[in-house]
Amino acid sequence: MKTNIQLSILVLSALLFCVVGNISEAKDSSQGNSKPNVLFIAIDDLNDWTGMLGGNPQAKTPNMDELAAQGMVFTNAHCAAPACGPSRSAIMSGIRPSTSGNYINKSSLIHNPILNNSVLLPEFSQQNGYYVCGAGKLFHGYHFNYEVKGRGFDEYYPSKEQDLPPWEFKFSRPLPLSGINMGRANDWGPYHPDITIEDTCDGKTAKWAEEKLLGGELKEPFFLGAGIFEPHLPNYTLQKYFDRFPIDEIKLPEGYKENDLDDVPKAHSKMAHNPWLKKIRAGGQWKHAIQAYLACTAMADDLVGQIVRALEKSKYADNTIIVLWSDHGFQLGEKERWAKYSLWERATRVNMVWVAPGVTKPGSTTAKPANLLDIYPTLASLTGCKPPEGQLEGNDLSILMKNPDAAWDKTSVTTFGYKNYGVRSERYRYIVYEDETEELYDHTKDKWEWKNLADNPKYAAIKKKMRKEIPTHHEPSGVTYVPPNRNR
Ligand SMILES: [Ca+2]
Repeated sequence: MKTNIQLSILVLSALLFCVVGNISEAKDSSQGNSKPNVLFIAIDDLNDWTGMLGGNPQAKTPNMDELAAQGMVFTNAHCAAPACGPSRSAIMSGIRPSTSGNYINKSSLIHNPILNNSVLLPEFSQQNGYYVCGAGKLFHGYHFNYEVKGRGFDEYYPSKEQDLPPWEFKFSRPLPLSGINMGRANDWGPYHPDITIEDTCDGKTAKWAEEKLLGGELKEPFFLGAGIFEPHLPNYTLQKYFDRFPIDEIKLPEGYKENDLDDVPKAHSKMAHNPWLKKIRAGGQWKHAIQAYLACTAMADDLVGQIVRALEKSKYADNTIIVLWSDHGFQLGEKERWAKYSLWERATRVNMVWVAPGVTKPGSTTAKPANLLDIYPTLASLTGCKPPEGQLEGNDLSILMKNPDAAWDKTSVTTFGYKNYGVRSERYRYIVYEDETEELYDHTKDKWEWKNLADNPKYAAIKKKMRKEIPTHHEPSGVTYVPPNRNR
């Protein structure tokens, strides 16, 4: 039995513990406030036709280029997977598709135990004291709306079960505006003149972000995500954006070459493909479709400008990390495709810009290989938050931000479907498909990947070296899930 004195000591100890505990909580909280905020801007299906990546001189992206000039551009950055679903699952979990088995858009996130048991990036931010809010397309749509349902977010616009704000589908003529019947989801053309930018889905997302940033009432530190849907199809936007790209000045993609697939293994054709390019060309609409992609890219760029300007005007400007990324590239006819869904440069190369106060230097770039998988560990490093144990497979890019010439022996791996891999080094792209057929391109001589060198014995040692970068574990395809009324 404890004596009264012993009991008093216990009570005093408990009280002391509470006081010390409170002090240390207060200290944690004050440290928390010094953590940088994060502005996380995602753009859907935006390929390297941006000024900062120089993929097409016709493109007009002054706002993104200006943002890039304030920080660091990773000019050799690639997606973990060339489709919205698996690319974003990899970004949000920091886990490779080949580890999770989440390979295609139909792959479920929450019915995949590896992903479901991971700490997703919004949850990670929340667990580290961040106020987490977002709008628009950050996750793959049906992952967010039907599966994740706002997990890790304190607030979502329009709701935790609806990532995209409502669209005003008002047009001056009957659909399809393109004149080609590929369904409304794949159409393009101008909205009715009554529609303003603030009526559009993306305009609403940008407006929400602007108001949050200028409202001055965000709890700090915050993680604010804004996901712009264009230039993902349908490429509907305001007439003024089409007017920036007169149709008689549109050029076909420089990277297009007739018979480009002649030296490519047949395995590529097993990847999600569609007959759109054939339909577009048969309908005489190739230049019009390019014009629409450029117009929607210009709109996305204006909206990025709106969000970034709001941050600059806000009280958060000096203590906010900006990361802007696109989820994969897009082929506008190159290698006979109008799609992402391949392991070629046109589909894997992404935009990745970082502005990290006190870390990135204005106007810096690097061509060292980077991957969207690196976003999570890089944010963990820049915010000083300890990453979840044993989860993240990407690299900490802050090393290159501090010193663009730092030693960097990494490559960037893209996976699409079980056992299909593309590996990018500073110089080469190596592709190996499940059936062991291969491609190899030398980017110092062949930026459009026209000449497959895989069968040339001169490159045997290069191929062998690149092959070592391929993951050794190939998780079988996980459970698929497609919500009602969706087919992709
Ligand atoms: Ca996408």
